[in-house]
Amino acid sequence: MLNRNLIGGEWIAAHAATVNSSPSDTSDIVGEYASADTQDVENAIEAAANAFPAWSRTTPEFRSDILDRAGNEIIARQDEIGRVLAREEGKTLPEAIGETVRAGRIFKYFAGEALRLEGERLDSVRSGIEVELIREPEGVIGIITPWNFPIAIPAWKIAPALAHGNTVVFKPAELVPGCAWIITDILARAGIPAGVFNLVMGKGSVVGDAIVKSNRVRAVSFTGSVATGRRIGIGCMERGKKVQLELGGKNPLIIAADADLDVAVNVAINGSYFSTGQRCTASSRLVVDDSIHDVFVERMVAAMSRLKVDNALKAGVDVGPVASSSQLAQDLAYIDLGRKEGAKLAFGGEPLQLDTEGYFLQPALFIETDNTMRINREEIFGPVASVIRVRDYEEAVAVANDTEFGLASGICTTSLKLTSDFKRRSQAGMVMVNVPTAGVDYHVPFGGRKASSYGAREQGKHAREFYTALKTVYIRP
Ligand code: UN1
Repeated sequence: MLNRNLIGGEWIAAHAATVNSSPSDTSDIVGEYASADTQDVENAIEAAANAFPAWSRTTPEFRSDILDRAGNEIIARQDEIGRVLAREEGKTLPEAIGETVRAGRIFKYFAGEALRLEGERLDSVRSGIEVELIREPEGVIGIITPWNFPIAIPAWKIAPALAHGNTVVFKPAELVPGCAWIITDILARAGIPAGVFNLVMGKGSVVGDAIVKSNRVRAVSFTGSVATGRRIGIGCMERGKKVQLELGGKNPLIIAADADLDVAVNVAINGSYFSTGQRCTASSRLVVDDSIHDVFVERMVAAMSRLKVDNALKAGVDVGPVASSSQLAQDLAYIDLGRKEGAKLAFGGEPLQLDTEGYFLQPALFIETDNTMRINREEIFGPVASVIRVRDYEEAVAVANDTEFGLASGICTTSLKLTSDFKRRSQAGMVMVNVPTAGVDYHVPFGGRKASSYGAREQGKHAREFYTALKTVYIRP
């Protein structure tokens, strides 16, 4: 069954398969999953287009019930699904179970959103005319998701798309088909009509490309790298499609002179290294006030030496493996580059040989770095963070904002004055005070500025901006 995609309500066998193995233990095979060809994608898009008229006219309650059932099943099966997630992606079992519950909650939240869609009625500026603003589904939505949140990111795109009456062609990252297959199976059994939701697992260059190029796909939501995102964005623009891109980050975390150091170290360790640093919201630049620099670094190193790096399935592990050999190669290349740029490793940075054959890396902390170094400008997407020493708060804000990205930013401070100043001056889409830059709520908007994001916000009620089209109606009764 795993070697099948869901197309037009049928589980269709693919001509090719990809082997999904665990980054904690490459001999642990999660399964062999379907790899779609362009014909499969065409069929999925056609099924979605054909299913759209009827689905878009179902009642909000009908759609809400399906999403609610799916959310309940995901939560009920959290241990089992979390295990698949931990095996295929490499985040620790507690993190993976947490992400699974979050995905279930997202489905349930958007089950509610289906019922909360509203319009407006106004008087025209011309007499005798009424104006109505109504929101309608867009049509067929292409959803292309990354490997680092194999269930939460698909959930926060799929659930609002369906809640608002769109049909979906879903292409998960090749590295993590397991969770995508499970969500699809759950939705199919939750009563989603044939063709409304289609799964096409496979390569980006085949499946993603066909989705972007199809004239029948109205909108594409993508989370992933800047390079791929920009290609998708241009492809959508050329064809007049709506597009939403969630791309990279180089998120700063300021440790102000008056920070509570216990809080600061916890926030930095969580934001920089949990989920193996593989979050676009990770804190990769720790911008530290000169007056507390040495004690902060000392306490970071002590905390890092206590982090247990091992197989994601083992109890008590804090940091699982890097998700793939190519990601590990990229992390190591940046660690090498950091050294060449003159930064010093205060801790970690070496690959680890453990009991199982996996892609383990000791979390790395660079010191003596400055904000012009490539390690501080480019997204590494691994357990690698840099300390940037600054004279004072003013310099900290300047450094924090001096980046091409603008997803999340953070500050650790006990001062209301700095909190209130930083939340205004930060050029990021999300600002965190004494909480990690990574780890977000599902009922509020998610997204960034500058090169980090393009298009409407995701999550919360703002998700409707992308998943609905606004129509203005003038009526002379
Ligand atoms: C989170 O920090 O909880 O790909 C979510 C990413 C982001 C999601 C981060 N789009 O890492």
